[in-house]
Amino acid sequence: MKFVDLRSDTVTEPTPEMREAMAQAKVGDDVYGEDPTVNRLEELVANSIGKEAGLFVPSGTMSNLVAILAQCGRGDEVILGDKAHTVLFEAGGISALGGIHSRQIPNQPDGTLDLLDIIGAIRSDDYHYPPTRLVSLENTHNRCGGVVLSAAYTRSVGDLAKQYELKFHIDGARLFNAAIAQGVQAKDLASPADSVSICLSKGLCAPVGSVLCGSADFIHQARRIRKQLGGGMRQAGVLAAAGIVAMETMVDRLAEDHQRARLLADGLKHIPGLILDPGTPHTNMIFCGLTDQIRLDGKETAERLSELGVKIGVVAERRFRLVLHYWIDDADVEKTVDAFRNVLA
Ligand code: TLP
Repeated sequence: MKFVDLRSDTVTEPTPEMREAMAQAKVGDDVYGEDPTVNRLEELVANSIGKEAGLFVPSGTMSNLVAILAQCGRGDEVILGDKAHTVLFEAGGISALGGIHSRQIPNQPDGTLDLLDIIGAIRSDDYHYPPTRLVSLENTHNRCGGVVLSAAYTRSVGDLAKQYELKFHIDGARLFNAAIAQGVQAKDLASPADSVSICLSKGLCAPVGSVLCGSADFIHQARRIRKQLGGGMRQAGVLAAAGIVAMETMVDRLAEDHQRARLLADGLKHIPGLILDPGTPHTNMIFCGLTDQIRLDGKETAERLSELGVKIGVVAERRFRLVLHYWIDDADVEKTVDAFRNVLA
């Protein structure tokens, strides 16, 4: 059975054009800095978000980890939202591997951190406290519903970070979704930050990889940390080649995923037993849950849907995430609505 796989945009497979580019890629030893395809990809991504330099890493998780390790020492503190991917889904890497303390403040429903909460979390110079070094945002914000942070808000956090002499990181795994949804340049969302992580292996469909971007000095330091983590890859041009195709062909079309997310939400919203989160979808994700009338729990519902060829993410006892991406078309949207209607009838 061909599945409609809405669990994540991480399930996207490379396009035929990517596979062709991978087969033809010119490669070299990237640990020597000699892989021309990796070098081109790093430059391309850094330029596209207005940063001096980039570093190709195997995953978004490693990208965030390298960024935070490069800007915080052992015993330092990073201010993060309590629903940040780094807090929830990165296996505690910053503390396990870096001895970095996370100061978690509430993510507001719109994905932001309240500026007063940030200021309140910044430590004074007292030897009882870990020194605050970094503040980190996520755009789009995954667990807040795929919401977008505006350029103005991002700028205000950047200004605050400067005022308090903190570094500023953005987990921009889906920064291009945020830019497209708001009709702004990704540069406008990235410019206030010292470091920005961009994922190629989500809506952009590349099979592997993220690019961490920032100043040339920062990337120099990040390159050493990537090596420490074992993330220095050799002939990685075969992977970077797909990333180049992703950057050249997949960014603008993200708008289609957003439109299709809306189409799917419109189809789902009248199904008895299902309740959509207010405002969803903001980008390519729909968050919804079961009403009390439904006997099945979230897991059972997902299993029944899967028997009908539709896979969805279960994010809490009775809550779901459905993520639209390149490999989902209008017929898949219809099939999903029918499957939900069937299972919840
Ligand atoms: N997110 C995955 C899961 O881990 C939840 C998903 O299916 O959405 N930052 C953000 C905002 C992310 O959403 C993810 C992946 C990452 C970082 C990590 O990227 P990878 O999976 O490449 O390590």
